[in-house]
Amino acid sequence: MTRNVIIDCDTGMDDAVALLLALRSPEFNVLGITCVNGNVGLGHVVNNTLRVVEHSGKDVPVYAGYSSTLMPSGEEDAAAVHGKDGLGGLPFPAPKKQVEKEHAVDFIIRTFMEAKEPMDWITLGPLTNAAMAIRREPRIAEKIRMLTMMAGGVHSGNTSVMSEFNVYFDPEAARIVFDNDIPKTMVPLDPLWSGGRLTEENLAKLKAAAADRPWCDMASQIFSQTIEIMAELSRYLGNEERYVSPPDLLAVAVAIDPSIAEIENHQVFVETTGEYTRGMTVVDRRRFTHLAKNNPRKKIAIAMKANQQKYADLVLNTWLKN
Ligand SMILES: [Ca+2]
Repeated sequence: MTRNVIIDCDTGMDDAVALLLALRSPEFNVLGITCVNGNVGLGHVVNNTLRVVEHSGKDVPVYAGYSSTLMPSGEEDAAAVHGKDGLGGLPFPAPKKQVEKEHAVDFIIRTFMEAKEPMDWITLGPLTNAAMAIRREPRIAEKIRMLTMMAGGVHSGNTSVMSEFNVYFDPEAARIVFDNDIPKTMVPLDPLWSGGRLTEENLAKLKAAAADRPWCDMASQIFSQTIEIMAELSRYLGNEERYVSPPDLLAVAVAIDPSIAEIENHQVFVETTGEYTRGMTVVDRRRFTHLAKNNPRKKIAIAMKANQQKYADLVLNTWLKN
């Protein structure tokens, strides 16, 4: 059965392909896409999201949300990875589609409160919009079937030693979301090193389908550029690896089919202070967590590994057959 979903994103290159997967998936009916400051500033995020929706062949409304974090943090964006415009400077035409007038958080609250059945929610960026929606209308928690987040790292971070970008960028917002009892699936960085990859062989199939499928065209252009960036980065390590592992794409894939991931259930705490660990997702992997001093809370599902074959099949089948 098709599931209704709202997706919140900070559209850089991996959000773009993730949105294309959700928009083309027969599993999802995307009711709206909400934008938040993150990889690049909000204006670029909105512009990129509109361009992605146009390439998807679907017409879904796009809403602008918060342009700054809850607390002034002075953190830098991720333009060094995603390019100044967030889409690697690739020559996708300016969008004709317009952003909606309603604020993203108003849309999120209205849509969940009007929903007859609990719905899916996916976040692919910093959790500012999500935290504000939860704070302004706590009753949305009862309307959420599953919140799937690309957020955090169990064994390592990326922006800092132990902190992943989306959580590091707005830790106070992440804490509000993680501390809430909404049913959650966290897709951290870990499965990207264990199965959450697409290969040049996968990319070739998308390129071959690009002529009459604009979403395959956009995805293959982004993947081609990302493969070169990855090869350049890994050259420094002495192994020129040629693959892509877009974190947000894996998060949407896990939201579509959790069985592509190996799941562990743990309590997770967000560090908001700490000399080296601000923005860290602290995962309690002790066996006897009922003895823990911290207040017990619901365990959340964490995708620790992904099945590369199942993941690639899901992505390619979605884009090539729908
Ligand atoms: Ca993102």
